[in-house]
Amino acid sequence: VSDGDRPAVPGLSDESPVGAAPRATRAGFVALAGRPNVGKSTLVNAIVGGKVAIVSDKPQTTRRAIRGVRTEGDCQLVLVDLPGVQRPRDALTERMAGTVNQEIEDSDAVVLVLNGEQGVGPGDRFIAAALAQAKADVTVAVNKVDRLDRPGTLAVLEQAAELGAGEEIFPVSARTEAGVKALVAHLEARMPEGPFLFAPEDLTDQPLGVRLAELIREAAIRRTFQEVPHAVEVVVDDVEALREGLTRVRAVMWVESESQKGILVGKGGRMIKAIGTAARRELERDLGEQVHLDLSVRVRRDWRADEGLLDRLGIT
Ligand SMILES: Nc1nc2c(ncn2[C@@H]2O[C@H](COP(=O)(O)OP(=O)(O)OP(=O)(O)O)[C@@H](O)[C@H]2O)c(=O)[nH]1
Ligand SMILES: [Mg+2]
Repeated sequence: VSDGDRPAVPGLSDESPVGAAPRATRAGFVALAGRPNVGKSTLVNAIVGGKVAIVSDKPQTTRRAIRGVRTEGDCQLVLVDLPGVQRPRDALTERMAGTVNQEIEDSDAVVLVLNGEQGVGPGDRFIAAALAQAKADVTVAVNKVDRLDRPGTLAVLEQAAELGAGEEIFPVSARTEAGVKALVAHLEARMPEGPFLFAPEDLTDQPLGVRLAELIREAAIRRTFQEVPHAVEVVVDDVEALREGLTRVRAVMWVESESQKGILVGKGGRMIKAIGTAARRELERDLGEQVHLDLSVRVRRDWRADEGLLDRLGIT
């Protein structure tokens, strides 16, 4: 058999000289831990280079572990965006805490995200202690340094060092992306050798319906206050292509009381209209086509305490 008749060897590209070993790839999971609102989801989006996780100025925006994928050259980072660590209050927040612990255990590296603007506090010390106990490989990211001057940044870096959570501490701004490259290079160097875990073109593991529901929830959270953001869950019931370039999305926003429903609907339906308009723009950006969004509000008492329902919502 001549050389030319040899079947293609998997892992060897056409350009590889005959006999060259396939280039080794590296891939692994990087979990982001930290208090609510420190900017974990914003940082995941910055590292991935696309919007995979929703973001708001209200704490406890993230409810499920979301994977964001960054594939660059021979290395794939799978970022695991986690709910903020907090004291559980109900079945929902209990599950969120369980998710955080499990994902940290299963990750190759952990980034402890601190809020540079606020400095280090008891909540951060609690999480640092938990990570030490889990024997996680911890890197610290001090986020929101765009809000600090130089002396302010140095002071908070010192506080972060005193925390003793990880050897390496990176000042970053997830918003301006300052410092993000250095953090990424450091994380890539820590990934184990192995095949890619996702297709290189994938940005996230979330199914379409969940992604769209999250974008709608973001629009609702951003426009409401106090207990309402925490009481809203969104379920996409149907996604249907009406014609080329136009998709209809039917979704329901659940809340826990009539008064919350009243707030989401608003005077003369103004609030639901504003949420719908903002959400539709986001859905259109995500899908790359026009969207007809059919949005309604329903009361579902105590959904946050309903274990069977949380299962069905994929909040494990
Ligand atoms: N100035 C500034 N704001 C930021 C930065 N990163 C995030 N934020 C803001 O901080 C708020 C919280 O951001 P998120 O990314 O939702 O925070 P999170 O840690 O994921 O929050 P939870 O999901 O609730 O745990 C939002 O208003 C962001 O716009 C940053 O680098 N600089
Ligand atoms: Mg988040």
